[in-house]
Amino acid sequence: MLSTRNPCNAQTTGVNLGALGYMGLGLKGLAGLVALAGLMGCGAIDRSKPGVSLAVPGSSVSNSAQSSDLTDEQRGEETIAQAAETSTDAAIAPVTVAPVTVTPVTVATGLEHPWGMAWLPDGSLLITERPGRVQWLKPGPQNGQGNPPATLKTIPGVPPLLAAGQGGLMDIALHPNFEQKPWVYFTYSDGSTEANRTKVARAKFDGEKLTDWQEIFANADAKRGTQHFGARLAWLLDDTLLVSLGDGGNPPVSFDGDLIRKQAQNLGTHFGKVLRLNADGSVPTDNPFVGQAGAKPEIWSYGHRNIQGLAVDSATGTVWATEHGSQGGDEFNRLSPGSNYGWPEVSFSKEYGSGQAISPQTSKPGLVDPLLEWTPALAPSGLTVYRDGQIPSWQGNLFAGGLRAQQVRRITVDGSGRAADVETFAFDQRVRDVRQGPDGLLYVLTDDANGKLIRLEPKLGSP
Ligand SMILES: [Ca+2]
Repeated sequence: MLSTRNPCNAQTTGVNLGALGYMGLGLKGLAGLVALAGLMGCGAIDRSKPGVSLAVPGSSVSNSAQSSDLTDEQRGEETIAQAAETSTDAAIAPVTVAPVTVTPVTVATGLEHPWGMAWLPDGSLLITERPGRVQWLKPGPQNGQGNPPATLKTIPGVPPLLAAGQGGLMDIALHPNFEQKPWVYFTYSDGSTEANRTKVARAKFDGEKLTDWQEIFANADAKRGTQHFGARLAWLLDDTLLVSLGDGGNPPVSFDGDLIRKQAQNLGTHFGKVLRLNADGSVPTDNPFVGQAGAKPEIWSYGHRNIQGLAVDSATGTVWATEHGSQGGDEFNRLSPGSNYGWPEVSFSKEYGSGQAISPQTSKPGLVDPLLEWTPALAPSGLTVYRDGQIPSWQGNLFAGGLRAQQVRRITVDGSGRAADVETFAFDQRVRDVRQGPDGLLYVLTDDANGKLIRLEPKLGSP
């Protein structure tokens, strides 16, 4: 029943569901250029409304004392995040920035902590909700009445899982040849709060329900607590699947008698790694640590804390990731197989509570430095590379969502590999995911009990 439509037809995906759900977008210029806040509400410009971010590079925000029962993603969210990237000012290359005025259009509301999304060939959209549901969003009829309501339908077939803390049903991705191999892939947490694992499963979607649910990967080791599961999915151009796994949690969570976060440097476990799997869950024979004694053969890169933004450039195959730091020290990295990204040997992160540096060093030979470092925390989740969309000036740019910051950041990378964080779009809820839709527009999922799907539409006349 699934067919392919013209992917450039903006009418095939998403429709408005009522009024704008939030008040605006902030635009930040590059390297000290504080852009005017472009704020659009139903086409009107109003710079007085809340939600506009006029971020001043170099400004700082002090974090207030933080309750220990909050997750690290949630800590500090009572502060208004400002853009104060500290590591890139000297390295910012002159990049031509062409701010594009975009209008946020709320496509759907009522999503319970949505986590990931994947478009079916017919332009409808599958959305995961962390408590353990898959919602199928179908545009309303194009009946000329304007903004017909979309419909959300819960798709049965997800088995019981551990929905607690940061865990639950997380990412979703279609097989890259979905029309021939109609598998839908998921990440999720399973087990109990005392012993749980990040898993990957695939299932078939027959247009009504999920069938043939198959667990194709499980972390070899269980951990306790409900933090740091990962768990993004991204397909490489060779149709192998990358999966990010978190380091297992903050202190005092332990493993083998030591802090579990140290497992990010241990090739003998899956914690704090990016894995590469074949579509059936088997291990590609050319993975970097295949045959190395004591190393898990699924490992593709390591030294990660908790990657929740993972994207493969469809034009170049380059792999990009954003990962959470601890009280700052969030990172944007370019990933390559076999590389060590340093956590927790090198980091800009600080311990929750004491504020002590987690490592005295932020860089060491042999460990890959981040291209960007965010302090205060963006709490990054969701990442996409914009290609061949409706806004040509965004070609090849990256868009990173942020939970704590409640933002999407536009990132450019120049020909010498230097990255710059050039523009900020502010929202009124935590941003869990950002993706490019088949209509060539950006879509944003917000992490809330009443979460939203928001589409960013270019204003007429924008470049
Ligand atoms: Ca790092």
